[in-house]
Amino acid sequence: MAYECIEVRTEADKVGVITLARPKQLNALNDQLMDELGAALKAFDADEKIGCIIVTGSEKAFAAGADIGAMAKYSFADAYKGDYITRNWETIRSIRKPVIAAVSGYALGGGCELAMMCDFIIAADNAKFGQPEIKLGVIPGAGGTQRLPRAIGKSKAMDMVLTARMMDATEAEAAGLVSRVVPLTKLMEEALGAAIVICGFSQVAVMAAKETVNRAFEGTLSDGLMFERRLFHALFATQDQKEGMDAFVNKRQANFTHQ
Ligand code: CO8
Repeated sequence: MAYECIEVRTEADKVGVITLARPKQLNALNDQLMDELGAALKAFDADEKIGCIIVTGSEKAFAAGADIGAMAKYSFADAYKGDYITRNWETIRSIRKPVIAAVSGYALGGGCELAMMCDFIIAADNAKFGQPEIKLGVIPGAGGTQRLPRAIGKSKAMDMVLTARMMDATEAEAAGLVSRVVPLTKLMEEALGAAIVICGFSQVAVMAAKETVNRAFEGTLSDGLMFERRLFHALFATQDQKEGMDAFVNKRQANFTHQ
């Protein structure tokens, strides 16, 4: 598929990199971009060679939100019937391989929500996160009111959603929104390094780990603990468990075959 709003490449034969590419609009997210992002994510997820996916933007903007120009004219009936704006936003949740957001510049509105839909966020030191929808007379519509409080707590989330203030990378790291902050020039190196580490592990265990951590957000503690126990035991049926533990016991490097 030929893409117009994103660029897609593979690094080290095993990491899929998707770059949002509407620079003139600061990567504002329109339906075409989200359709292309969904298609690219699904293609990497289905590709046997790919072990991890990175979603990134430009130096100035990861994404400055949903495309306000496109949204401005919609009526409720347009948006609801055509599923405009919201179409394809949930695709990223169905991706089973790890997805890292490498964020530099603005991650606002839908951009912040998109970053939070990824499994973890590595931020450049110029990153700025915000949910400024209140300034437009609306509220976050792609999970911001739900994922932000889970990530940073109610008080800070309310502050950001109600005042529309931005959070810089240092504050975002301290609050737990991002996992690491690095200088802008090192952002892709850091994200690729993390992705390559992940690709070196058993893909079965990696997918199980992702699925299980996500359970922490979608059920009770006892359900999550039971789910974890079941998958933990199930992994003893894999060749990779035998290989990983044998390698440790015999003081050698593990060679996982993802079986
Ligand atoms: N949509 C469309 N165009 C945009 C957007 C946007 N979100 N953000 C920036 N642009 C455009 C500008 O219009 C401008 O275009 P032009 O050059 O043609 O005038 C260009 O990008 C550059 O922007 P600025 O000149 O404004 O650049 P600055 O450096 O002065 O400012 C800011 C950068 C602070 C990022 C500023 O552009 C801004 O505030 N942008 C809007 C941020 C915002 O409000 N985002 C939230 C949008 S609403 C939303 O995301 C709801 C999500 C719901 C998702 C629902 C799906 C399920």
